[in-house]
Amino acid sequence: MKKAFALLCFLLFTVSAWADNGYDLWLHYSKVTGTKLLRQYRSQIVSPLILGTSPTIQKVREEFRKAITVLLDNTTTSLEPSQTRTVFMVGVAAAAPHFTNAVTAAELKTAGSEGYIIKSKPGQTYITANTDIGVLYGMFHYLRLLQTHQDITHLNIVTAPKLQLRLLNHWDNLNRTVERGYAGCSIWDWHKLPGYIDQRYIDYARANASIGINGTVLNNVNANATILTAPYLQKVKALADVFRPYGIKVYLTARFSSPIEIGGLKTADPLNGEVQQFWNNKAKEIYELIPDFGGFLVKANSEGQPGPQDYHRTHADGANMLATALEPYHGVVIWRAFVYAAENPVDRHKQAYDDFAPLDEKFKSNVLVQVKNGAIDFMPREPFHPLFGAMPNTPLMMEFQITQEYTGQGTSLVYLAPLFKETLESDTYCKGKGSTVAKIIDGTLEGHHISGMAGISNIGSDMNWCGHPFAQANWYAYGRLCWDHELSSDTIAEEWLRMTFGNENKFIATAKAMMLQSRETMVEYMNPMGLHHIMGTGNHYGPAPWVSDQKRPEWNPVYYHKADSAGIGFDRTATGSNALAQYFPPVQQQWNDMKTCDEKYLLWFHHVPWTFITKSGRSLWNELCYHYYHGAENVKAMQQTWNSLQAYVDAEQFSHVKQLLAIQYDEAVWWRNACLLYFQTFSKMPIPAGYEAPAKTLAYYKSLRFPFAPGN
Ligand code: GCW
Repeated sequence: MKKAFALLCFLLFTVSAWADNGYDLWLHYSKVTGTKLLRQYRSQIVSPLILGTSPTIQKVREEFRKAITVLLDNTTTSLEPSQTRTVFMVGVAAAAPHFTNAVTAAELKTAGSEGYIIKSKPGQTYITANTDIGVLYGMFHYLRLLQTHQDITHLNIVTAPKLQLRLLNHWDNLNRTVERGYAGCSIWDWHKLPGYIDQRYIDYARANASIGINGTVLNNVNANATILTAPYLQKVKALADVFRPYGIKVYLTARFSSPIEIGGLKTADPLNGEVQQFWNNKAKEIYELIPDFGGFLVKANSEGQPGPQDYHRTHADGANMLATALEPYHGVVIWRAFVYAAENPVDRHKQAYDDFAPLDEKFKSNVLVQVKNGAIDFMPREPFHPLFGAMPNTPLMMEFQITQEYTGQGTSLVYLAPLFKETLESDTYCKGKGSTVAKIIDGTLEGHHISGMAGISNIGSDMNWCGHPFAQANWYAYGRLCWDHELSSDTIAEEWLRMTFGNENKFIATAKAMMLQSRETMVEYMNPMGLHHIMGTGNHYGPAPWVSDQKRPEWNPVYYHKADSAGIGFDRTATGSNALAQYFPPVQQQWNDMKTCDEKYLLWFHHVPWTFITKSGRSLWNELCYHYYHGAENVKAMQQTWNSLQAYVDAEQFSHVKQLLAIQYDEAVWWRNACLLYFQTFSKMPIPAGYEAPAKTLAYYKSLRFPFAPGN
């Protein structure tokens, strides 16, 4: 009896621990609550017929079964197709006349090669597409409607992705460390591949397919040529085989010096015949193993990586050589524009533009240039990169950072959709008003035949994939925006919360408001008013605005804030570096006068006197104090909000987030105190009365060291 009780306790414990650990991400199916809704769903999903036998359609069937069994608590009704009463049909349009009767040719045209159509009337539902993968995406959409408790009786959905390449970039090394990773090790267990296929690979593909991600760059842009050797290509093939049914192609980073490192050549000069032959052969070898290989991603001549400039060739020469090798197989080259060089004394903000803008028109048609959202480096807030709009003849891909290198790392609740949206909605004015960054990257502004977006992955081996439970929302939001960049941050947060935590309205409204505010809060306590890159050297953890001893000027935070007795900020107007001139005139006008410049970007573009009167009426110094204190206070408010939601969240998730919020609060106070004490040595002005005085001295904050901070 005692034994049986102990066993029961053990089972209960392990079952609940499993249910609460976050592994299921937003695909956390749970029984639909509310009798009316359940009745509606059950009446709608009768005798489902899923047509087709391809591996992708098998996944459609598996997912449907898995979801419906739980959502509708379907233990009795058969989910087997009935030939007599078909009212719920899923499959490619060509599979049955029912589909072509239900949808129009124009709708199928809109759906294209990856989109889908969902139509329902009472007692009738069709999920269809031109392709198997479209059907899978359609199924995930349908299940999302059930998960988020939507009415499904009158659906009329026709949708297609706005971007073609919807990629994750893993900065994963072959030894399983992850550059800027805060969620454990790399999920790729290279040593055991190709023999051992971890269930995680399948669940990874499934999660990505559910949000429409269709490609993954498996390895770090700081690349290792070993990935391109025969044994490693076998491992890559094993992953590609797992991902294929989910519509996900693999891509690899190509180290530019590979011909030397693994090809036995003396040079990697892109104009050298033997080097070209090396890459042609390599492409052939890859495509023999992986016929749908996506292509190469390259970081060249940046931060010490080799590249064509080592041979006095241009980025276009390098990219085109690889593009030629991939062309016969329809592969693409994604060439990163994140370049800056130690030898170059020019403002780092300007260097990528200087290198790339003159190369517009020089790239082959299967090359995309991948540009970070801003010109410096994934800061908490950054004006859009001036290359957007400056290369009309080249398809530009957006690069966002999902992993939170500069946005609170593994400890902070920061919902990044508002950051992504801010960049996408920025107006470049390159072809007059309305020339948004979104229209440039989706190809509609210039009519490009190819388009894409890349997100630096925040995925690791942690049980819940992303470390912070709320970091999953950033992976989710990124994928949803790749599909449709017009979705609002609000809509995406709400979907994610409902799918992940449940549908209680009180919970949703409160948690959503907290998420939507979280990025602005982080900006306020880290980098308010356009301050940037004042994080700890190397690990980028915590504040270190005082660092000035690094050998390259742009590695020092003092380079970016330029605080002195006169004021603070980087003059990027004509009196300074003139980086502002890289933007189109209407944009320059928005930012070139410190009196009218949006204060979000004030210190990004101007060196501003401490006594300058800001829009609030406060002096610049007092305004900085206001933001730092306000930001930290807001984290305290987030803690209170989360505490009020305890009843709605399972205990493990609740406690996980609660503990991390406590760390985040400490970190916010640390940022605030360290920055203000340091900047005060220049402003010589007091922290305004009423604000709690910093508990520690500047010397204390300067003494802090984090030699083993993750991700470095
Ligand atoms: O943000 C910086 C990071 C580097 C990274 C680099 C890049 C992969 O600190 O870790 O290297 O950008 O984007 O290439």
